[in-house]
Amino acid sequence: MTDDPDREFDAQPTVCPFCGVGCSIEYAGNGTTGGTDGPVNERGEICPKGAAAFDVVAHEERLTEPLVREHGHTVTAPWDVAMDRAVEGLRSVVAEHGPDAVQFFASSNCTNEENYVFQKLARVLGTNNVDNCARLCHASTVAAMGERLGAGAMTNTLDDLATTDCLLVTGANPAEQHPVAFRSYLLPAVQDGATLVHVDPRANDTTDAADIHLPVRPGYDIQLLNAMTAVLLKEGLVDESFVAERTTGREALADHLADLDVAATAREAGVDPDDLRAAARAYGEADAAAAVTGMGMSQHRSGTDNVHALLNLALLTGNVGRPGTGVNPLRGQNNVQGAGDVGALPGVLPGYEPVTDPEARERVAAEWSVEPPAEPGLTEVAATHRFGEDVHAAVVFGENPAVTEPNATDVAAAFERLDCCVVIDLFETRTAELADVVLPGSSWAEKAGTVTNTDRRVLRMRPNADRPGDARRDLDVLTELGRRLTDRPGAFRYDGPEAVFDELTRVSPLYAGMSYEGIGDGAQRWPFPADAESGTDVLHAEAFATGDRTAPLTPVDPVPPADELGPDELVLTTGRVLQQFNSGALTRRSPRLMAMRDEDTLRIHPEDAAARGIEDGDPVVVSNDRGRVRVPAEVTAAVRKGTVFCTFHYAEPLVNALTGDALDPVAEIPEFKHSAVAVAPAPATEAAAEDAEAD
Ligand SMILES: Nc1nc2c(c(=O)[nH]1)N[C@H]1C(S)=C(S)[C@@H](COP(=O)(O)OP(=O)(O)OC[C@H]3O[C@@H](n4cnc5c(=O)[nH]c(N)nc54)[C@H](O)[C@@H]3O)O[C@H]1N2
Ligand SMILES: Nc1nc2c(c(=O)[nH]1)N[C@H]1C(S)=C(S)[C@@H](COP(=O)(O)OP(=O)(O)OC[C@H]3O[C@@H](n4cnc5c(=O)[nH]c(N)nc54)[C@H](O)[C@@H]3O)O[C@H]1N2
Ligand code: SF4
Ligand SMILES: [Mo]
Repeated sequence: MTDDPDREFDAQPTVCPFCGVGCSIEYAGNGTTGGTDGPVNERGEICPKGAAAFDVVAHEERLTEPLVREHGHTVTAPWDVAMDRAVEGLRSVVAEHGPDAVQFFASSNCTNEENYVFQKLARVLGTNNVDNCARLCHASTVAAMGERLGAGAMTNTLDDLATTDCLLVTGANPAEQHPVAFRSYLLPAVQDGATLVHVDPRANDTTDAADIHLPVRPGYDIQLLNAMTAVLLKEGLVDESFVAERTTGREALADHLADLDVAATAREAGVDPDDLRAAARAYGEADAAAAVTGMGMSQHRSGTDNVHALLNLALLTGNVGRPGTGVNPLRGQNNVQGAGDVGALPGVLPGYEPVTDPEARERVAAEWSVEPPAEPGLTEVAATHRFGEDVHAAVVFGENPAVTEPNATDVAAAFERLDCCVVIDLFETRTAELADVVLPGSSWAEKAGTVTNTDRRVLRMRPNADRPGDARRDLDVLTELGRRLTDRPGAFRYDGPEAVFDELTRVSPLYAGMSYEGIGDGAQRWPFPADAESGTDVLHAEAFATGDRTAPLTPVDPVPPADELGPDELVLTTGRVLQQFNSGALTRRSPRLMAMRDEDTLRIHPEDAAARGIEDGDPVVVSNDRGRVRVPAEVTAAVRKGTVFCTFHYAEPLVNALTGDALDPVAEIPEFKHSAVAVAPAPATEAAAEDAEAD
């Protein structure tokens, strides 16, 4: 705790700032947070991150004054000086190159109201260049599900998953990444007899609860899912009446898979053919089977196609539109679902209405008095690749792309090519170090507003603390930027977050009818209102959200990963651990979380380690032509042979120095889950030098 005598703290139910489960928490005294009974955590359950959430609120490194860059160094500055600098810098880029020379990075860690105002700011300024880190996350899932079913969100609810007979969890590790969803909803289903199939190249806490583990080779999910689909077709596990009534394209899919050799394809995907058949039967024979999908599926050059292959499985077995079924992406941050819902995406307006649709633009214009541009804007990573070419300024709100985008050394260099970069954050992050102006915002505990959790529930946040020093409310910073940057200052005058939410409900059909009062201590779920009280639990029941009664079955061909493996190279795949969160900007500052896990390791299979003379705990160098990092080895048979695993939670080592620029062609999501790397013991001289430094 800082010893700021002016700060006041007060318990009020709000939403955990970390994952998309959306647990209710509140200030519990003495600088701690506690769980409080909420719509998701009905008995007040929380995980270690939720319990540590207050550590960052009163952290001594919180930014309490704006920073500006002077002669290459950041110095503190009063708000009026920093704001003037931000506004002049952005204005001069717009004057010289037009509004499309600015890229807006929205925040999945921030509220619906903040993200709504942020995308409005971009669009009133005249650009659709606004995106959020859903781009790095479930953009591919959203693309595939949006195209086939008409909505890129969980088809079912957490409550409903607790009633399923089979859980196919692929490319996700909910035991660590969505702990309360796992313990309070998924695990009870398993304890009730549901079969859990876990598809992951690495055994982890989710695998511990699984009946069948398929340790897929990273990048071979299409082969695995196609082989499972072939088993369903060959063994008569198709729901014929559902396929006849609710799908099209069965013949083409059957033809595409007719010659597939299940055993050979399973082996190509790195899994035992008998295990794969058992998994297909468990899924196909269950009365209700639900798929849960995560980053192992989405973060590939083939991310969109991976999810297309999964959708075939669900549609062929009639596992859509009923309780206990569906395709369920577990969403990342506490408001990544909402950031997309409110239009912080380059191709859609609030409520996912395409920017290319004249009627949707007119509906927005009726409220804003300005029509948003008709051309889709740039996606986040694609924009970074154009810094210094046609993008010359960036506004980064609650994101840390210098650590979390792929090929991070190039990303940092790209930020240096901008004429103006404005960051709004809580800490001086790597990205903030590259900015011209850094504005100190408000943490989760210092704001009111709403967030939308992974199962489409809009929940209310309430302040539990005063802001430190001169830090300002994020919403106030954004509305001031709107008033000063655009020629529609009136469009950015609000009485507070509730007025913003009310405008959102007028602009977005998805949120129409919701209100702060209606949400209260509970939640309202979109689409709203299907029943007057809460919203629609199971999507696609009578018709798909596309408006059609049928959805297509689609043949999917394997897509090779971008990096080809050289001799002796291994596949690096990346992911998360329970105790740390994303770039670690918050969790690395929590003493209690650091006490639980304070460094990254390279998980490597014993045979791969032995072949390189590496022993458990040895420092190793992981490298490719993009970068080189040092990290201690953790020799473990939990990771498959030929694959190594690291997180990206620590700015040191900067694991994203190794990941590549390849993007999925549809969703433009990066390939975080497959990079070719060489792994070798760290040179003894380097280790000695480092030990001396540590002493
Ligand atoms: N503790 C914690 N919780 C979090 C976060 C956090 O940083 N820490 N972040 C939040 C965010 S933003 C998100 S998006 C979610 C993500 O939640 P998850 O999707 O669960 O996250 P990951 O650990 O990135 O990836 C899941 C699993 O994919 C596996 N995998 C790797 N490559 C492949 C592959 O090619 N195929 C398959 N099938 N699997 C593969 C990895 O081994 C890993 O166990 O978590 C959220 N919750
Ligand atoms: N190698 C590899 N890289 C990955 C991934 C992977 O699996 N592997 N996963 C990707 C995924 S799924 C994601 S979502 C991204 C995450 O990428 P980012 O969104 O860049 O990561 P975060 O750490 O969540 O960054 C949040 C930033 O917001 C700030 N912040 C938090 N709360 C607030 C607030 O209330 N107000 C303000 N103003 N600032 C706030 C934090 O201090 C932090 O700097 O990383 C991606 N990168
Ligand atoms: S499960 Fe997610 S929302 Fe719940 S306490 Fe943990 S991090 Fe927070
Ligand atoms: Mo994410």
